[in-house]
Amino acid sequence: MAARYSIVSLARNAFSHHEGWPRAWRSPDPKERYEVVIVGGGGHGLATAYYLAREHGITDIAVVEKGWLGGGNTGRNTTIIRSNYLWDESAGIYEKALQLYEGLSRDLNFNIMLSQRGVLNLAHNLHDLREISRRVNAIRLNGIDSEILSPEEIKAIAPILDTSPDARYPVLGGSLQRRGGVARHDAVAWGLARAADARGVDIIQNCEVTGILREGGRVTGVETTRGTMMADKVGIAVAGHSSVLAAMAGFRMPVESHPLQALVSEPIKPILDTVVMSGTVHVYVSQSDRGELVMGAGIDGYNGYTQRGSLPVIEHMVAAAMELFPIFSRLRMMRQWGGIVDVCPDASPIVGKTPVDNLFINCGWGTGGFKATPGSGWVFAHTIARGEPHPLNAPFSLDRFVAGKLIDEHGAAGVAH
Ligand code: FAD
Ligand code: PYC
Repeated sequence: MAARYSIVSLARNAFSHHEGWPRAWRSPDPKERYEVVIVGGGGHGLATAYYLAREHGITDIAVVEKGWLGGGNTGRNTTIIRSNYLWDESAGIYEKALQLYEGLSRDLNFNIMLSQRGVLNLAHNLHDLREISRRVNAIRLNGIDSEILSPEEIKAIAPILDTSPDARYPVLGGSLQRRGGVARHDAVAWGLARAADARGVDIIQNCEVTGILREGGRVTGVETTRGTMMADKVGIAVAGHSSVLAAMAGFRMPVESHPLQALVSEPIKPILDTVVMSGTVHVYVSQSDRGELVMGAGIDGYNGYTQRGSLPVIEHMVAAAMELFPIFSRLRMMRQWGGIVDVCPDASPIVGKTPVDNLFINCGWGTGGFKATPGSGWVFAHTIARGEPHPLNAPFSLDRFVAGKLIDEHGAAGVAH
């Protein structure tokens, strides 16, 4: 009977152009006071609210988003997930995130379409081979899956890759994280939003934070385009706008904002069932469920806040894809877009306290924070609830730039930046 009811209701909703579907989350008016205000309704802000409610019993929360949920980098990324980072500190936080991802559809009762199809990194010269073996050894010492592959093994996994010895950039080997892959990015945002809302979190869209209120060195609330919201604690998770929010609170961040672009081809039949990355040739490619080839490369070299990017980066990206996959040569590219990524000098994030009491910040995930979303939210929720970082995010404090304890993960980026 239940199944029949749901088929009938599906048909009714299809013919009514989806009118009458229940909303996945409420759209409440902001209250005058909250225990916690989270600024930024991307994956990291939403995950923080969800884990604050689920793990710490704090539900008097507003997530304040200036646009629409997931309209920032969360909905603009190329959805790659992996935990193959070099340093122990990074291994801890990214592996926590991957493990949370592995159970997230069940946790949220929302299919995030996690596809652990493997992430392959190619080596094209002796230096790449040495670097890859150093990384694979370090990753395995942290108990994380990673393996070195021969050109023949790579060809078996990605037959359309040009592995001939006379290619301009011959494939000499590579590394593979089999548990890596992709997940549907908007499903991650929507699933987290629905689950946070169900626990009482107010999600307030079209509401921009324009000021951070302080008294005696302590945060007291935020000014927004929909009025003042007082708060005991405030967490900032605004990615490319982190320096802007920090300036509102009177401090500076070691973060640069850059455009990062991606593009998709027209849809074609399934031809690539793994993620392929080449730092040297400078492109990465995967195939979406709709059949589009999803491609990206490095950041645009200048600072900026436009979600657009420039043509030369796209030209290089496509040229690099042609070198690796000559079979793509007649494929038409369909759409291009950009996001604003927040890059720290050591290419690692900042998650922790700020110089203002009870004001916390989560940023600097740069080109690689989608994979961190649940782990980042989990540790940030802990930090906000307890007022102290969790051991997993303690190394990622703002004061590492004063203490000199940098965690250099430039080489772990999807492609070189
Ligand atoms: P966002 O999703 O950007 O959310 C921040 C939100 O804050 C935004 O919605 C914004 O509107 C809001 N905001 C800003 N200012 C204010 C304000 N004053 N008031 C209220 N709200 C405000 N990572 C990977 O791991 N794998 C990938 O394959 C990958 N590919 C990428 C490809 C591209 C093209 C881009 C751009 C990024 C990619 N990333 C990838 C990086 C990843 O997308 C980000 O690190 C991650 O999504 C950051 O999430 P977030 O929630 O911190 O930020
Ligand atoms: O961090 O894996 C990554 C990534 C891939 C593309 C952009 N970032």
